[in-house]
Amino acid sequence: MIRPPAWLALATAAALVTLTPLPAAADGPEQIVNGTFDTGTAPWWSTGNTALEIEAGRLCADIPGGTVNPWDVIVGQNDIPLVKDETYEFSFFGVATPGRVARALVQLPVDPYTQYLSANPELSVSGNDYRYTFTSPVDLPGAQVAFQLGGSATPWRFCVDDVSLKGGAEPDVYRPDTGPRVRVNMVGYLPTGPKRATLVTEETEPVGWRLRRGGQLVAQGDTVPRGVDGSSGQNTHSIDFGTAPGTGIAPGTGYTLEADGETSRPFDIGADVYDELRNDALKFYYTQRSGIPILDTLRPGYGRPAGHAGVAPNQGDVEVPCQPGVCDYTLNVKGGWYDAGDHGKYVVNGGISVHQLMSAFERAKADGIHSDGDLDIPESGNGVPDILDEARWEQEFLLSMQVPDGRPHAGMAHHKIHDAAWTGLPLLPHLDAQRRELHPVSTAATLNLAATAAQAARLFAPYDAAFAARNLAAARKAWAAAKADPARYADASDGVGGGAYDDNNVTDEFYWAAAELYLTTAEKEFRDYVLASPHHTGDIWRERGFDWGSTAQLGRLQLAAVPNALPDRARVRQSVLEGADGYLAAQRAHPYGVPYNPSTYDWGSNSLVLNNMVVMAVAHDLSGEAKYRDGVLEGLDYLFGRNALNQSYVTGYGEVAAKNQHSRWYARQLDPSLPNPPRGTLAGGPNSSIQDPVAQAKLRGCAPQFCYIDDIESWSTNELTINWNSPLAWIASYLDTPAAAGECKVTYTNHGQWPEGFNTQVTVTNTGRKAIDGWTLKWSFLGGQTVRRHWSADISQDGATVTARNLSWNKTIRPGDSVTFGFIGADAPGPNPKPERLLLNGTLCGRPA
Ligand code: 9MR
Repeated sequence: MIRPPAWLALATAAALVTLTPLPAAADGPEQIVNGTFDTGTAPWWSTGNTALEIEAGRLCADIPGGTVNPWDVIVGQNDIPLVKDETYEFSFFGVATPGRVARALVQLPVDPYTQYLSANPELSVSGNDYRYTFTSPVDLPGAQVAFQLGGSATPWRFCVDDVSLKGGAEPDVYRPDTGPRVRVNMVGYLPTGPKRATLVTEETEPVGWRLRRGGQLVAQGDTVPRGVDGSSGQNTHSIDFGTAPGTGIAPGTGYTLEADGETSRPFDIGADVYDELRNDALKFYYTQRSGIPILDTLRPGYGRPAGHAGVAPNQGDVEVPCQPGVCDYTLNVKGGWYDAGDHGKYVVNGGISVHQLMSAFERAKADGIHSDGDLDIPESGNGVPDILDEARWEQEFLLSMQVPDGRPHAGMAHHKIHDAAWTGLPLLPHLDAQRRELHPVSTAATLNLAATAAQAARLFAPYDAAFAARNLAAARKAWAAAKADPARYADASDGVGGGAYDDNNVTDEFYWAAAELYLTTAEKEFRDYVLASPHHTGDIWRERGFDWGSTAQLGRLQLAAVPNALPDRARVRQSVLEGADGYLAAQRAHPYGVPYNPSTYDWGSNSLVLNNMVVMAVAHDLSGEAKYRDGVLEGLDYLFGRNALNQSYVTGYGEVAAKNQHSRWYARQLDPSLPNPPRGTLAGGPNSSIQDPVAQAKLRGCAPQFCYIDDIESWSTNELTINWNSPLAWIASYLDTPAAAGECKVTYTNHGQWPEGFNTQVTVTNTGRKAIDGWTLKWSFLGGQTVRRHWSADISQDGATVTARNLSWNKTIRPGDSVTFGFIGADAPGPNPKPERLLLNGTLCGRPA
């Protein structure tokens, strides 16, 4: 173990903890009775499915196979006194034949079974000593020590000896292994992007840095001292190795950066470093699906039976009643995505997630980067881009949460559906035996449904007109229901068995829903609502970013990016640039280049960083200004290793990456027969509030960036969720789009619009110096419009995306010259705005004017 320099220990003293237990220091009285089993088995007890016996002076038990939960088989002792604020050492010698991960707990013996210590010892056949410390938060005369041994498909034998619990222990100090003090993006840097790194050092004057590849010096320069960084408590310097004079950094692998006697972890420079990120981040959703078997053929290592599909022991999501007293009907709410590491399904969180997937598709429709078959999902090959098929899986679920006609609150959406009580880990979805319940309707959920259904209506129109119409009808109904009941909030205390997702201000959800309804319908009611909303003009670009509870930003981004005829659209677009400028300023001021710098980090901070990057990316789409793209790229550096912990937060990306995210089915840390989360899974990230016991035991007093631990039980710092992977997928998709604008100009004019159709003329001008020899122009319609007849170009259509190709006689466009072609289109419900993103031979030739 490497000791930190004294100043580092000072800066983060309370956040640091050892990786290995400290030497025994517990000298208080022994609290366990007969922990050496010299006097038989009493007062130890076990659940009825196993019997205790003494073998060679140890307590042993045959543990039956075929149980589901850890607590299905328990060996324990009760009536153990705990003294508040006393630090205890709990130790034992344990054996498993064959080897197994068990749970060792010191806890409240009755519901809610609060755990004061929760450990997951990996027991082996030869046996090991285990030692843990914890500080009791309570005075309790009768705590319980328990070994939870259930959850194994096959039988095994457990033996234990020398069980001891003594007060007077010195609290453990956890210290993460943060590796070399030169912090880089371990995945790599794009040749066309910024290349920055951070050095942690005691030096206050510039020090030299060297970029090497295979022992060869590639570039060198001096660091820039940045002082003590508030987010980590570290003294830092920054390094810009992309702009050093004479630098000709060639793409390649195995680069390292040296400074202050330290060598960074290796990294690549290449145009391909993020090539797989988009698909990986999106493939996360398939294995989060509920109600459908996950096929091992599509996701090797992740196959599992359908969860909550109406097969025992599941109580199923097919006929779900409400919580007692909430409603007197049942709904079929099968399907959708599990929210996170739990088996809950929540409309507010599903809303922003499915929106961001649809939005990733919508912004790049013309670019054609999302295709049918790119994600290898069951729907691949059905003619619809896979990203939309995946989004539909969730959108169908959201629709099913709407209260049917004739029932109280008809048109509103139930806030959530989840287990009646919290379950433990691990627990595969199909093995969850808990009762499932619908929770009361809420205005927030209803508006999430209105927003996403309105968006789905225009995006699915070219593929499935009936589904589009169903969504639009549901959106209108939800909007009306929300207007009629505008302040029905989810109960903050309704957090048993699932998260509360409470939110007492839904004016932002109203704005977002109105924006989506306006974009899809162009109707006056929605336009007026948007224009009158305080969120339309207010400063919504919070430093903390946006998330499921703060959705005005989604409305504003959509109104800026999706073609529409809002009278103040130029101002809306300008406001996005201003928001992005704010995040750029925060990033520039941050020694780690993080575009997020509140004094404390929030739950899911990595998604908030990413959402701030989404604002920068939209600003880049709108303006073409490279500084915004650079901001996005530098933000990724933080997530992939340029941070205080020197780790990547995306599973499978970078040499040291999060892999034990809190999940009941990717629970390899607890059960080696289960997988880790799939490649491309984002961890929630540092959370200053550290609500879970593991983080509280290990990270107390942490500086923001240190409030994270890659432990499966740290649900408040290390969970995975559908709404955290969605901005990752969005950004990864953004990275795939053309960066540069082409040397061309397009005018796209609708010369006539009548109830069933329209007549459009398009002129492409070569504004460059070289002749264009052969051309393809791509754009997309807003919704279900289609090209019927065309002239002077060969036109084809795939979904809403139109491709016009030159004919032989107008193949060449000389500098300064233009070609003109036209078509008659069939109109579809909703507005038919001029496309704003046009690509000539793959380069952008038009943005919102
Ligand atoms: O992501 C949610 C975070 O913003 C809230 O502060 C927190 C407490 O309500 O809940 C988080 O969401 C969790 C949800 O309640 C249950 N499923 C897992 C979610 C991620 O941890």
